[in-house]
Amino acid sequence: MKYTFPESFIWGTATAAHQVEGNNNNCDVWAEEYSEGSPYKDRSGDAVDHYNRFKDDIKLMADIGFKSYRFSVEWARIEPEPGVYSKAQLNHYREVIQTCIDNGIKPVVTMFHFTSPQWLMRYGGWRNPETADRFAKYCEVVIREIGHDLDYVLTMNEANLPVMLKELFVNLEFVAPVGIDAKSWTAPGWRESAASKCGTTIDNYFTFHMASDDSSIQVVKDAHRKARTAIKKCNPTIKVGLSLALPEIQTIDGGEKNAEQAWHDYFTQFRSLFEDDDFLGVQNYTREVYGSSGALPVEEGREVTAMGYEYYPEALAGVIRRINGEISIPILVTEHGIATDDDSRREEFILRGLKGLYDCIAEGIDVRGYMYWSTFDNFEWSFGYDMRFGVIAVNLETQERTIKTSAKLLGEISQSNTLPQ
Ligand code: GCO
Repeated sequence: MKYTFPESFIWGTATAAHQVEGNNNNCDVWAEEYSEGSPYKDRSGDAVDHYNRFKDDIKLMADIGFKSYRFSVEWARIEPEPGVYSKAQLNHYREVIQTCIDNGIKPVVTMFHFTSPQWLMRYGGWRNPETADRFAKYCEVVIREIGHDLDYVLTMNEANLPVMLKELFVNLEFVAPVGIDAKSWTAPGWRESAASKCGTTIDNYFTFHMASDDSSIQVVKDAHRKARTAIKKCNPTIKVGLSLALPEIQTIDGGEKNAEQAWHDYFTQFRSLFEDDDFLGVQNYTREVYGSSGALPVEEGREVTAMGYEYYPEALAGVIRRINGEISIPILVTEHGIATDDDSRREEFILRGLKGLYDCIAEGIDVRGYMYWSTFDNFEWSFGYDMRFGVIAVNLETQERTIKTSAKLLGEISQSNTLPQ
């Protein structure tokens, strides 16, 4: 049996500006990293210096065999002050896009990957309805200036993540994954310090990650819709969507109600947001199993990833089938990945995930591509640099890149469009 994917299938890897570029010091997450009492384990600092090394990096991706690259453009760089758009930064991202094209790599661009300009906090951040208009304007400028050669654009990454993080902000009992101290998140002080670094006070400070109540979710929804309209106005042929973080939801022992609630929170409540989009970006890492008391801990004896997630690559196909059962929309896998220092576990994770994806396509589901998270070992937000998701390792002292075996595997699959026997 030969597992060959459709000819037009998009193969590649993904990053986000803040996690790889380095010195993204005009954004809110930077202020959080450098705040007093910060819950972030590391500071992003130079990250993997992708801002300066993107040409070599993209060439390396092409050499490995990848055919696409999902990355984000950084709002805090492009609009350093409200209404001021930096030609130099637009030029930078124009070059990134051009470098992809010159190397035969299809650029897939995310307009917003969690980080907001610090100045946005002075206006109340993602609680202020005007943020939707500011965001749409920024998207319009970017697409008008540099978006003519793009096929796929995501307005925002994981519009539903704030809902998943809600507990981290409100519940001291939050069961934190390995390496995260929930108490440090809920400790007082650091947010005040971050707000002050953003030039405002705690009353105004409202980052994207905090947008989990109905009215701020509405701001997020408006931001996406207005951005989509603005983008289409500048480039009517571009395919516009957003991504959602979606674990597969499974049920045992009377957990149906809890499982349904989780799916509603993660997916159904956002449906009206993306149902008219050109595609949905699916980002999957594991499953969540619900019983009558709620989400269950990973069963004893089961393998877990460095993040503490259950090792369960089949969740990708599971969640795609569920989505397909509820809505007819083309799907792009914009993230699927694992943090591990044992690259052979990553190879197996990719292969099992892709086998499931192949079956989904064989069943007639419209899946357009697969982008592994992540290209590089990079800055994993509050987990810092210890969580290594990449298919390319980076020595943070020397910035030397080392291709892992998993990169070669994905590169070969990408070139042959076929899974190895
Ligand atoms: C997210 C993001 C990425 C993460 C990745 C691994 O899901 O939070 O899109 O920025 O790094 O998912 O956790």
